[in-house]
Amino acid sequence: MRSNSQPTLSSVRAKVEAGERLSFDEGLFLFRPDVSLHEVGELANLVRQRINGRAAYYNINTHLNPTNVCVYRCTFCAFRSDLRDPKGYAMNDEQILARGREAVQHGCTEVHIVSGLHHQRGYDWYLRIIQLLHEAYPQLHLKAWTAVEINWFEHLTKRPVRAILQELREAGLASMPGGGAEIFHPDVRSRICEHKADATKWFEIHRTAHELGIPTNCTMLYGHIENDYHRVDHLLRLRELQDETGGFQAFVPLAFHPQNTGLSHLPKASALTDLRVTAVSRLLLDNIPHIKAYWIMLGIGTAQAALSYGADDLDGTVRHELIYHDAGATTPEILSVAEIRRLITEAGYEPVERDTLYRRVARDDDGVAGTPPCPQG
Ligand code: V47
Repeated sequence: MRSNSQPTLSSVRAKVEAGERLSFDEGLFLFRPDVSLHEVGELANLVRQRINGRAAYYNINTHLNPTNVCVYRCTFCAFRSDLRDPKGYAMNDEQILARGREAVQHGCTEVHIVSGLHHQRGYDWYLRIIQLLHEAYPQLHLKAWTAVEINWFEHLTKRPVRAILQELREAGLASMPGGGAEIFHPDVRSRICEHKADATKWFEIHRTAHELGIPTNCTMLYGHIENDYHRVDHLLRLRELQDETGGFQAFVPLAFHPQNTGLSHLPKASALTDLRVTAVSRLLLDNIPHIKAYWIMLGIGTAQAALSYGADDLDGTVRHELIYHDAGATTPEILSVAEIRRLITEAGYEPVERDTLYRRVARDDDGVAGTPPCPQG
């Protein structure tokens, strides 16, 4: 809701301290470069401490991108490929199972599965990936398919979203990642990913998942052609659905990496922008429990700093990340548990291994993850 009085840092501070919700105009104000980033960060840190104390979460996870062949040509994407391009691939059952085996051997609790939309693979191929992994490795939490893939399955099967999600859940899908959100506002969306699921469809799919009890994450791709208005609009649309369903677990701000994309002329967002987006997200999304500082995309130093600007989660140790590394990310391909814990401790927080549902993970002497006794431990 727009209000008439001009926000100031002290008026925003008073609202944050009182636990009151910030408005659209206050969100715009907090994005202004002349509004002290340090003070915005301090306010975000207040909210972060209120919700998550000194805990900084991470999990042990692997990524699986079964194919990069994709019918869409989103201008920001360096990962996609044409079928005949030498870079194009589609994994077979053996390769998919090998990824599950490797995940278990390395103590992973989660497989994060996102794919291209391959025009020669039917819905059954995507469904089978979930079945195969779940049957072979039921201990792995499958966080699979963004709303964009679910919308593609709708197109392939002509079946309703609800029926597709129910079937995937029965096959072993346990939650959904937050990708495909990009920027919801049509002025931007029509220029960066005109063909794929629009905002209404993205929200319909997440709402349906939440109604079915499938938790999801949400994201925002920033640092390309969007402006502050589009960012605030995006964040408040997420806040509105969360008010309705409570099904979002975490928000992941994703900084655009321009290399090898159709927008390679754009500069990469600075660390200052990364920290401000993290902080404003924490302040506006008062109803989403976790904000991720995805170290793969922020870089390790900025991710560490983001823990004091509203973020409470570094995502995971991550193996086999392709989307950001294809777009020029210079971060390592994996962090060890010791490294991720050291980064958190050095930033002044308590490292907490979590599972995908944010339950604390206890490990026995052999490093095997046990079932957590209670949610949020
Ligand atoms: O939807 C694609 C983004 C997303 C680029 O839910 C790019 O826990 C920057 O959603 N530069 C996929 N971003 C990744 C994603 C994600 C990542 C980590 C955790 C979670 C979670 C979700 O990556 C896409 C798009 O927004 N993306 N290309 C690029 N060149």
